[in-house]
Amino acid sequence: MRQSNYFIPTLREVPSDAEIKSHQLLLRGGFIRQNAAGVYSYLPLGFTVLRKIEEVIREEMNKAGGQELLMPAIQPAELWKETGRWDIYGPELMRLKDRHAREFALGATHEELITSLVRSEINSYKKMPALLYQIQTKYRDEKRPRFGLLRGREFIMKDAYSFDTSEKGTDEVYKQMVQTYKNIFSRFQLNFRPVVADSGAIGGDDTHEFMALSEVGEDTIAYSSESDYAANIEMAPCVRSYERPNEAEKELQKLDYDEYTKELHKAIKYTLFKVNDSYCIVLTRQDHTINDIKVKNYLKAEHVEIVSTEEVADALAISVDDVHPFNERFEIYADHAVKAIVNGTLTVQPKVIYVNVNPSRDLNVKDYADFRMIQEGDPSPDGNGEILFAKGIEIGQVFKLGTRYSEMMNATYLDENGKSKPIMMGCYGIGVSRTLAAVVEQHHDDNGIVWPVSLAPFHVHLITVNTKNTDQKELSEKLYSIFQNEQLDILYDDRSERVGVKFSDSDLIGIPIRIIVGKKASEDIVELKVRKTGESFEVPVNSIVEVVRQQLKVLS
Ligand code: 9G3
Repeated sequence: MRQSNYFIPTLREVPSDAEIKSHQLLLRGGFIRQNAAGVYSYLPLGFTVLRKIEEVIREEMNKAGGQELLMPAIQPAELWKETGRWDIYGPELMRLKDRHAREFALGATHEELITSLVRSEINSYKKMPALLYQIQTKYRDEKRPRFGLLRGREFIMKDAYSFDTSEKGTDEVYKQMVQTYKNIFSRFQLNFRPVVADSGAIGGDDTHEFMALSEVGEDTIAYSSESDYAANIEMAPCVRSYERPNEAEKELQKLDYDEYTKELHKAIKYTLFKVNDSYCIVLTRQDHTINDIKVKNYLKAEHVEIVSTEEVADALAISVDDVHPFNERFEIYADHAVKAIVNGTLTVQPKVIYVNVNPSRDLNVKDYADFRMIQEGDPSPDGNGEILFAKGIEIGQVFKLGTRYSEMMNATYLDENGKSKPIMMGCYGIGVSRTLAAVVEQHHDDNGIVWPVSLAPFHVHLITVNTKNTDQKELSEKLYSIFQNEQLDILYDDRSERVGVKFSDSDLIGIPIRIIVGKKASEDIVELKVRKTGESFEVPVNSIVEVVRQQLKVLS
């Protein structure tokens, strides 16, 4: 491709609303342009990379027996009403009406759509297992779209759905998808971790998320210093055991806060929860953080949220002074760490504190369980090493769906005994456009993007130092046609720009190998520069293709 007529609008300045490197560089490099909040166009360079990402995903998904199809972005509301999700999701689910005022959802995901397709076509065990996938645009009206492609309102996802006759069958395809994702993300040279994640709203019992490690990631991963254990911080179990000090229990006392000394070790705090439509209290140690996902999973409740003292007092028509764990009407749960507290303290309101609190004696704790957020330094749940934290960008997720959707939508099949059974399902997503940004987050330097070879928009960036010099011009044209015949993707900067501009644009765009045709063109010698390492050396023209191939191999 000749750069003189290739649409690559590079920018000198960093756009003010781009806070993170990938967003800045994709804008400055002329890869993307924003059309609205969270809505982007992929310019030719960006689209080339997008297609390469999709190609790698297709290769690996097809190897795993996936069959690619394409479903519509507009989905009949009726399908979402069958699963109840039309009402569960709020403004995040984009909706529209057609000319007959019929309601549609703009596809945020495709469980309903694919299940409606399968229920009419797959009705015998003989037609399973099946693994269907698409690479398609998704719509989610995020409240705060930000960070460029990392959190957009229109984005590209590969979403796959598996259909099996048994849990065992789903387990197999699930494991296979985990391996497939490892292959895909490794080919992108991403530093990623599969982490155990919470099943959340999707309701499956097994879920893994794939996190690209990055400081700008929104998720926190708890991972082991010594093994490949990694979990989403909400999910990571706390396995620390607590020594109960062997001191005698003292008499419980209720004191005025300011008459009390500040030896606030062994302090207990409490959190009020609204669980479906009742209230309960969970005790944790003062220096620990409550984990509401663990409370939700423990109580197996649909709706769990942390509420204020005032809200509970209003709802129960009692005084705020009576909303505390010493009030027998509240169900009390406590984190394991609380059980080991002897003669602890518990502040009820700003003014009242109980001292010599011995939870099992003074509070009717219904049960002790793991209710706290894991902390750095905690023992790893797999027994190997200690927990460390890292930020991650969620680029993939795999879920076991069980029969949740097939039962709600009556997607059944006849088994070998002619008995009708609901289909076992799984779903597997990769954020394609998000992955593009994650790759840039992990592969850039101060001068711009440093594309991994597998995703670079071109392999070679050919630059003529002085287009008015006939030797340089002729040699450049010759090299351009040589590389095109060698099936190497080459971008030829034939612009009559100052060479400094050409070099800084080249650093920005991040093509792995740069060939500079300069003074020594008359001697049939060019300079080769490796974008990643900055290393450069002279190469005679007659061995340039072989040297380029060898360099690309080293970088892959
Ligand atoms: C919605 C909206 C947002 C959503 C969903 C539905 C997330 C929703 C979960 C999934 C699960 C899997 C198939 C590919 C892999 C992920 N955000 N999820 O279902 F209506 Cl507005 O998407 N789907």
